[in-house]
Amino acid sequence: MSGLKVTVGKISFDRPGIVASGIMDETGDTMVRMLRSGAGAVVSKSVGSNPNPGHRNPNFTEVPCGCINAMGLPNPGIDAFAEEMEVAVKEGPIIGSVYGSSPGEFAELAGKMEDYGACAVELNLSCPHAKGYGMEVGTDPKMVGTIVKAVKDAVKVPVWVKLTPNTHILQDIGRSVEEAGGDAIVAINTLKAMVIVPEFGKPLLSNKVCGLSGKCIKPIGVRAVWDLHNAVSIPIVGVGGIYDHRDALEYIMAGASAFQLGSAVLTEGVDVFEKINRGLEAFMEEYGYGSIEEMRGVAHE
Ligand code: RRO
Repeated sequence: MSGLKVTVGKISFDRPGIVASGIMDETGDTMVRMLRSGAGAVVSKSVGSNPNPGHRNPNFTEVPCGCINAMGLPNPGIDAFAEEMEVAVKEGPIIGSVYGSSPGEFAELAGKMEDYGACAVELNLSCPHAKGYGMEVGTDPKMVGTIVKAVKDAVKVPVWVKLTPNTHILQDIGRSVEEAGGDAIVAINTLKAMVIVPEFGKPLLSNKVCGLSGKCIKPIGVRAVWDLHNAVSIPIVGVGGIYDHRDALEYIMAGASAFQLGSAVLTEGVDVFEKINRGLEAFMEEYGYGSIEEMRGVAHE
């Protein structure tokens, strides 16, 4: 599988598909299972300073062509997460996702993830429905730059920054990440959305506003990666609606160095990574590509 090896800045992965934050990544055991199922790395569930139960049910459902969620950042808090990381990092590369409301909080959380053995940290600047967190701090380019700089000053591991598509200034935000020293951009998180049940006369999810993921968001994600490729030189990791190797190729050809899967793991099962790996190898052989890197950004040429 050497043709599937990818490099994102300073880190290399044997396989290009990474488990996106929020799926099969809340415990050490599930992260290990994903690494054994063909994923090149796993991004942990986003973890904050304190335990958080998240939003009450209903907080997730499938919709035509995708899923909606408003989990509400459920997590045990950074200190309790140490024991999950201890199990997971022995098996392979784990990227520690963190969320905070200030540069100092992000820096402290990232430092702990580094201590736990994360090979990189991913800053969640993009959750679409978290008051005071996520895209509320991640759509202000100045604030994004300040957060990234604070984290860069606090850790040695690469700093990845997950951005939201819920903005018309994505390229400006991407440039802020790059100028502040960010090592990679991850695009995209879910789209701000809502589902109403006519019989109830109310929004379906308890939080009302939710995030849309799955097949229906792929064209938006591919366009976001395309735009970022035109704006920055740091690596981009593509995510949003990838279900098979052709979806992954769209992101790679738009400019992504690697890609992440979220909703597809839920609906297709954990074998989806191996299926994509085999599909990519067959495609590369048929079309004469020797590596993922050779295909990166070719749609721009
Ligand atoms: O936990 C969530 O509700 C959540 C997060 Br942290 C995120 O980044 N994106 C999303 O759709 N849901």
